[in-house]
Amino acid sequence: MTIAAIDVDPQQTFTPLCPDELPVEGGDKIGAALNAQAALAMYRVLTKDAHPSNAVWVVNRHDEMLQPLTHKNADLTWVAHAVPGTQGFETIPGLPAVTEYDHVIWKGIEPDLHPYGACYHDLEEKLSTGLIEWLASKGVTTLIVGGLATDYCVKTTALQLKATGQFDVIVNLEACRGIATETVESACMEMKAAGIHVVINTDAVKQR
Ligand code: VGL
Repeated sequence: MTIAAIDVDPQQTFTPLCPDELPVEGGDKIGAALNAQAALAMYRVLTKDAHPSNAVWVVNRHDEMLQPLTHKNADLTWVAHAVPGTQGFETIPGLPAVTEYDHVIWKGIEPDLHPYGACYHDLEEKLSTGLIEWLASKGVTTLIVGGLATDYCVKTTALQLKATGQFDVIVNLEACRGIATETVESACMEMKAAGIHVVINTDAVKQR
């Protein structure tokens, strides 16, 4: 068994440290749990949203968010977030420097793309980010996934990895925070239905 830990978008934009972006309650508190799960792994991967502030899906106000778009690769409106060079782009407190990771994926860099999962640049899943290929090249068999947010980027990343049929995928809820209770619940059901192991904490990861 060769394990990789994946830190999905643990960025300040998804925490109360950036109230004008997409704050997720407790999002800044998962550093220790991400470090604990990484201690079980041979490799540690970081994914980061890296969005231009003039992207096609950007709206100015929070009450204009979550409107459906007809754009091929941007399904919903969001306020600007995770813009390189701003605080929101930076990782949360307590994590290693970016250069300490074994591999880093930046996603959503093009102004007309807003992917959630870390495996593809586009929503149609044609353009690989190289994450799957990198994990396969290292002989990784098992993934422990945490990060922000449970109901969007963590869910989609875990589903994409599981769909390859190449990995055993564990999502560690202690190392995740979600945007809304309802969507977290449905995300957990969807992940379990896909054969992903959704566990409550790092101790439960060890038992798997
Ligand atoms: C995310 C909403 C918009 C996430 C990203 O990382 O889960 N959520 N963009």
